Amino acid sequence: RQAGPWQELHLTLVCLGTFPPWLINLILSKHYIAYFCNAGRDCSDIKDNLMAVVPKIPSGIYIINPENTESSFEVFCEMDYMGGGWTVMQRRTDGLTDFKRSWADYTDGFGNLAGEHWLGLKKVLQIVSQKDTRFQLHVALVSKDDITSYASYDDFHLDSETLFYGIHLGRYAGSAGDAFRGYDQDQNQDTAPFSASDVDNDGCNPSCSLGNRTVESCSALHNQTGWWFNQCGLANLNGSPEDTESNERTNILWNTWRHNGIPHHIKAVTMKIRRIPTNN
Ligand SMILES: [Ca+2]
Repeated sequence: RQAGPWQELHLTLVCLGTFPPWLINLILSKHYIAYFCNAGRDCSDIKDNLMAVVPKIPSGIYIINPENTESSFEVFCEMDYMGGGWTVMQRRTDGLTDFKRSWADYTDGFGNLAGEHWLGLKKVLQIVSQKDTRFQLHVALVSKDDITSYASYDDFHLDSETLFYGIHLGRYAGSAGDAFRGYDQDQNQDTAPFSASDVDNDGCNPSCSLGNRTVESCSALHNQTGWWFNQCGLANLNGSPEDTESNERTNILWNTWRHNGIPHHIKAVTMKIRRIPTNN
């Protein structure tokens, strides 16, 4: 097929949220990069709103406006994966984005929404704090050997900023194990506040003994990344996907996911959240 002026317009950003359904369908049929503005409060809400008018809702960057907030901001919505409606809160794939970051960066967010990024604790808190909503957290993992696995929590919310965005997790389901809780209480990260390289809220206070190491800062042990560290725990998805020695503390960690007792070397991870349908 001949390339014409239509193809050259391929990269035009189109604010579809304000268009009538017939025009949205026409534009999507021409394979434009869709760019929905204020089409919903989060990716689950967008999916519900567009389902009636768009035959196939594309994954991509959308602008959302969570309830009870003045702010609108961009997020990446996964509309193909497991029924769609997922708001991506973290993605690690190629190591091109530096995750050695300060508290301010972890609260505000960083990276590139179409690639590696951390959406930011402020924005995630706004999404999961909406009235009459409950959110599920899904962690999708890919190993160096291209094996996939997942961990899912049927409830996910965060404490306020004054409580350092402490994490609260519901029931676990999945194939990767519950690394957030680990195998015993010392390894549990559920209810832990967030820590970053410059803000230490971890459970090593004043210090922990891990193996033969005395650890004062879990963030420092984990390559200056931010996470809900306790003592320090078995999960840190903000580690590096680079190909270093297996099970180093600088890697992406989900240490309940094992083969013959040895944790998989993880090369990619996505953390995404989705509304759980409620009765009201
Ligand atoms: Ca500490």
